[in-house]
Amino acid sequence: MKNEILNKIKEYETIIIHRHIRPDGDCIGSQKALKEALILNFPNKKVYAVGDEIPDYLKEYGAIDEVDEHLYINALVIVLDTASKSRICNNNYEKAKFLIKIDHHDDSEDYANINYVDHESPACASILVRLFKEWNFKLNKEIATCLYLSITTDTGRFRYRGVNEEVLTNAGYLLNYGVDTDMLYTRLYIKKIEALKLQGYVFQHFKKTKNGVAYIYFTKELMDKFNVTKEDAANLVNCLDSIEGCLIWVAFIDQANSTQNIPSEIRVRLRSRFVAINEIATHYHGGGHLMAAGATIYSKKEMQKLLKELDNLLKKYKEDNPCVF
Ligand SMILES: [Mn+2]
Repeated sequence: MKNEILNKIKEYETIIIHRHIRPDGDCIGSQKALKEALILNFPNKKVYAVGDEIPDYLKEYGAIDEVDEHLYINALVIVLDTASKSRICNNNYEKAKFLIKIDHHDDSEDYANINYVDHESPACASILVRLFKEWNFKLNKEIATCLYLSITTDTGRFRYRGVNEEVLTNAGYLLNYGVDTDMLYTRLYIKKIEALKLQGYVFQHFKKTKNGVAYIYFTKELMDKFNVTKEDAANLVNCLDSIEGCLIWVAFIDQANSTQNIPSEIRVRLRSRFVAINEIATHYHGGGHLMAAGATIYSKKEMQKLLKELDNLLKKYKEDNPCVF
C-alpha cells in the first residue's frame, strides 16, 4: 500500500491535503509536513493545504491555502488524521479525482480509494515519518519540526500507552534535523494570563458526579467574563486530568455566539485514564480515541444524560477494578 500511495503521488501534478475540523497539533503539523515534503521532493508539483483557521498556538506549524474548486477535478486529495467523512474539513474533497486517507484513529472508516490506517500508531505524523523513510524522501528542519510537534502533542508528550519503539525511533530521527525542542515546548506551554485565571476558576468550581466524573461547563458568560476564546477554554480540559478518583473528566464549551440563554450547540471534550470513553462519545455525534474523544450536544438535558452514562461507566469500571487512582 505504501508504494501504491507513492505511485499516486508521482502520477498527479496537483495534490491537495485535507485535515479534520477543529484542528489539533497532529493534523496541523502532519498536513504542513506532508505539503513541504512533497514540494521538496517533487518541486514541479502544485501542493496545497486546505482547512479552517488554525488555533494560535499552532500557527507556526500550519498552512492554509485558498484552492479553487476546479483544481480538484484533476487532483489527488490526501486526507490526514481524519477518522470519518463528517470530520473532514471542507467538502471539496468529494470532487477529487483520487482520494487517499492516512489515519490512525480507532474508529476509522474506509471512505477513500486508498485507506492507509494504522490503529497502532499513536500519531498520524509517525505514519508519515514511516512513509518518508520508506520513500527515501529528503526532509529539512521545518518538516521535521512539524512532525515532531504532531507526535509530541498526540502522545501527550510521549506519555500515552500507544507510545512504542517506532514512535520513539521516529522522534529521534526527526531530532537529527535540528528540531529546537526548547522553542517548541515553550510555544506549547506558554499561557495567556486570562486563560491561566480561568484555569484557577476551574480548580475552584469544577463539579464531580457521584462516581467521579469531573466536569466543567464553560458558558458563554463565563468565557466573556474571563475574556478567553472558545478554543482557550476547550484547551483547559486537561487541567482536570490528575484528580484522585476522577478517572473521567469532561469540558463542555458553549458554541453559540448569541446571548440567548439557550445554547444552540455545546462542544464536549471527553478525557479519561484507563477507562475507554469513545463508545459513549458516538452516542452524541462524536468519537475519537479510546481515552480522548469529542462530541456535540444541544441542551443541558443532554448534558445530564451524557454525564449519567459516563458515571455509570465509571461505577462499573471501579467495581471491576478496585485498585484505581
Ligand atoms: Mn492524530
